[in-house]
Amino acid sequence: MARFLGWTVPVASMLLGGSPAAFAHAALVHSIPADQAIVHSHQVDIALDYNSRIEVSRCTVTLTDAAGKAFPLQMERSAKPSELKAVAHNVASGTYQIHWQVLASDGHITRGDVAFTVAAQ
Ligand SMILES: [Cu+2]
Repeated sequence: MARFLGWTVPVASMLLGGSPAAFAHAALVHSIPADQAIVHSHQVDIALDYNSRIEVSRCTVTLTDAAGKAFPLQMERSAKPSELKAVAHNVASGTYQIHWQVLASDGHITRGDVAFTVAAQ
C-alpha cells in the first residue's frame, strides 16, 4: 500500500569539495507545522529542518489526509541545505500527516511523520 506522491527537487549544485565533515544521518530537529499543531489556515506552509545537510534530490515528502489520500505539495526553495520546504494549498479542515524520507550526506536514509490539524475557519 505504499503510495508515493513525493516531489523531488532538482539539485542545481551539489557541494563538492569542502571539508569531509563527519555528517550524521538526518534527524528532524524542527518542523512547521510542529507535530500535533493546529493550523488556522487552508494554506499550509511546511518546513522540515534537520540536523545535517540533506540530499534534496533524494528526499520525498508526502501529505496525506485522515483517509490516507495523498494531497499535492508544491515545493519551495530553501536557502538552508538542511531544510525541506513545501506548501499545500486549499487544504480542507481535518487531520493530516506529513510523511518524510530524507537522505543525509552520510548516505543514511531516515523517515518519520508529523501530524497536524487544519482547524475549521
Ligand atoms: Cu547516518
